[in-house]
Amino acid sequence: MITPLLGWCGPLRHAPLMQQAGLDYIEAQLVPLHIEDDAAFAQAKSLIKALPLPALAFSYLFPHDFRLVGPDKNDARNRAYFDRVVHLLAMANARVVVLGSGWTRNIPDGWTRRDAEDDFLHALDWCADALCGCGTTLVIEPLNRKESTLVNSVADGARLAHTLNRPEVRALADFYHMDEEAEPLGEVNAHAGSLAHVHLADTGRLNPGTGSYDYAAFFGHLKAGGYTGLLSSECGIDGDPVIGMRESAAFLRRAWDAA
Ligand code: LER
Ligand code: MN
Repeated sequence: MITPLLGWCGPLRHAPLMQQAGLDYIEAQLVPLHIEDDAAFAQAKSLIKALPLPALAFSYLFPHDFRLVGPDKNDARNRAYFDRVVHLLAMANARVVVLGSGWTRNIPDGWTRRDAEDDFLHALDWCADALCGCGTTLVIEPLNRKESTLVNSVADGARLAHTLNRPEVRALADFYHMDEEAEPLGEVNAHAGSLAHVHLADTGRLNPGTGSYDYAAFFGHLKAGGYTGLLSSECGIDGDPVIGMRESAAFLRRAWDAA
């Protein structure tokens, strides 16, 4: 079986280090690009054109003052921002864009979970409209409960993707958030049909291979579910970043082959 492509999450300026480390792609952060500003948006387009390796994934999607759920949501601003994101995704031929951004979807005081999910589904629906034909899939990221109050498990993300029932929207599994929530690793197999992206880390949210996360089990469940998507490490590195990324990539390739 072929090893999935391996990438690393970070700002565009880290792309040369990722290329030196032999990674396949960068998962590029959107918030630091400040693309609501016209000049910054133009600059982002130039940076993406000049990348030394593909930006197959994008994350850190909405700025911190954006809300998709609750009385403070501003659909016009949200949609105008996301249209600019889609422009970058299309330019980069990105396969996935991650909707984590926990601050956008916290359940507001006095709201039921049901109301909040309805707002979130509405946002996912216009995201799907904007992505239609662009070739990029939006993946709903479950976050641990310290980071958000809505969508805290792979099952939650898969259920919402299933309810929305749009081909442009699927689910993500982040090994770190699953570990924080003590989710059984078999959930990635149980929801394999909805899963379109994976984030990786290791103990202390450091780079894969440096801790005690059970990669044999995690990759075993992904392989049993027929996972063929990307594998993006999202973590800190103690020491030289190029050496850390290179060693993690070697660890991940071995762990995938052995699982
Ligand atoms: C944040 O903890 C995280 O996992 C990111 O992928 C959110 O976009
Ligand atoms: Mn993540």
